[in-house]
Amino acid sequence: ERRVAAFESLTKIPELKPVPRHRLSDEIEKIVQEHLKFDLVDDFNSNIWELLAADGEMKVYRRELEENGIVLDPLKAVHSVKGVTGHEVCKYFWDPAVRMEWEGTLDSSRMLEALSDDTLIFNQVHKRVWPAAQRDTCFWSHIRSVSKENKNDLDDWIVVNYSTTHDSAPIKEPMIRAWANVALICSTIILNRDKYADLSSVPRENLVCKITYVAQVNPGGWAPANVLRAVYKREYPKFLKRFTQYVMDKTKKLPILL
Ligand code: 16C
Repeated sequence: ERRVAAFESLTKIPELKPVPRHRLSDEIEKIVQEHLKFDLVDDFNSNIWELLAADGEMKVYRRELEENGIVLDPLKAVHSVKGVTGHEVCKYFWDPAVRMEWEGTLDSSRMLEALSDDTLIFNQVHKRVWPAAQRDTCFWSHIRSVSKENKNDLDDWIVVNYSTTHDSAPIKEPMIRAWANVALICSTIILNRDKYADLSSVPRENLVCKITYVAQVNPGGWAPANVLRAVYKREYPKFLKRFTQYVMDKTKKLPILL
C-alpha cells in the first residue's frame, strides 16, 4: 500500500546528526550556505523581481534572464501554510518514496545513490513539452535543519537539489540534460507559544510554516522562450499549491514532527 509505505519511509529517515564526510560534502556545504545567505533576503521591493503569480499567501516571482537566447529566468516564491512544520514540509519534499505523489512534471524519478543519511542522488525524466526535446536532470538532494539563535524557536529546515553528474546517468540523446539549482527553506512560527510548556502538545492550528522556494534552471539547450516561460508560469504555482496541500493532507492526523 503506497500510503502506508510513504509514512513508514518518513519515520525511518534518521534524525539529523553529523554524517560522515563523502565526495560531495564540500560542494554541498558551499551551496547550502549560499542559499541560506541569499534566499531569505526580502528584496521584493527592489525592482529585481517581477510578480508572476499570486494566490492567497502564495507569491511567485521571476527575473527575466537570457544567455545566448536560452531562458535562464531565476524564480523565487514565498508561501505561508497553516498546520504544518518546516520539518514536515522539507521531509516530504526530500523523501523519494512520496515524490511521484505530488510531482506533476515527471515521467520518472530514479534514486541512483545514497551518499549519506541526508543526501541522495537522483536521475529524473521530465514530461516532454512540445515542440522541445525531452529533458532529464541528475542532481544531489540534501536535507538539513538549521538551528535558530533563540532556543524557543523551532529549527529552520532546508532542502537543496543541485545538478551533478553520475556514472549511472549518462546523457542519452535525444534527451537533453537540464541543469537545476533549487532550494526549499522553511521556518516555523508557533502562535501562542507560551500557552504550551511542551511543544509536542501545540495544536496544528497554531502552526504557521513560512516557505521560500528558489529555482534556477538551465534547460540545457534550445527551447522556445515563449513556450518555456508559459510552462514555468503555469507549473511553479501549480507545484507550490499542490505540494503544500499534499503535506497538509498527509500530516493532518499525524503527530507533529517538530
Ligand atoms: O522543485 C521541484 N521538484 C523537485 C523534485 O522533483 C526538483 C525538481 C527540479 C526541477 C528541475 C526543472 C528541470 C526542467 C527542465 C527544463 C524544461 C524544458 C522544457 C522545455 C519547454 C519548451 O527540485 C518542483 C519543480 C516544479 C516546477 C518545474 C517546472 C519545470 C517544468 C518542466 C517541464 C515539464 C512540464 C510538464 C508539463 C505537464
